[in-house]
Amino acid sequence: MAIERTLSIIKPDAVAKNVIGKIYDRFESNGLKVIAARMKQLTRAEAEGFYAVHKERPFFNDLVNFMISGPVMVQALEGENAVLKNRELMGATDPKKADAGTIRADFADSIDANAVHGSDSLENAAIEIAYFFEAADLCSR
Ligand code: RTP
Ligand code: MG
Repeated sequence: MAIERTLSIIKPDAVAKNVIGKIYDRFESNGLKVIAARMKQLTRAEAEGFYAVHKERPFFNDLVNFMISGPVMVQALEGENAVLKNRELMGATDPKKADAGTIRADFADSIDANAVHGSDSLENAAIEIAYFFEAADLCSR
């Protein structure tokens, strides 16, 4: 399996619940290393740009308003099969449908306030990492 990088965001609901460390433990216990991280209050423009792929969807405004409702924790993760691994650790978008033991099953309240974001492909991971980090920020190890 290839070593990959992916972009993870701990969303405002999980930051407000003070479970950043518990979520980092899921990454670290499953072979994903944090190679860059920053806490950030997204501007509306940043959130709209990040989720631009969804701009025609009916939930776009709610999604953007939620993502700017409080600070987020943004991190680049590195490890074997990191994109799919992170998506497996996150669980389904709707926490009611997420497998037991996943981050969303354990920490998310609803499909809107669903605790985490993770890149959905290797191609998008590169785009999303570059959205938040300079190449020099990525401390591969
Ligand atoms: P994310 O991008 O945040 O990692 O989530 P995802 O891939 O699991 O889901 P995606 O389809 O990319 O949707 C992005 C976010 O929009 C909200 N959403 N709401 N009401 C709805 O039907 C609906 N569908 C999606 C979710 O908060 C989702 O995380
Ligand atoms: Mg997505």
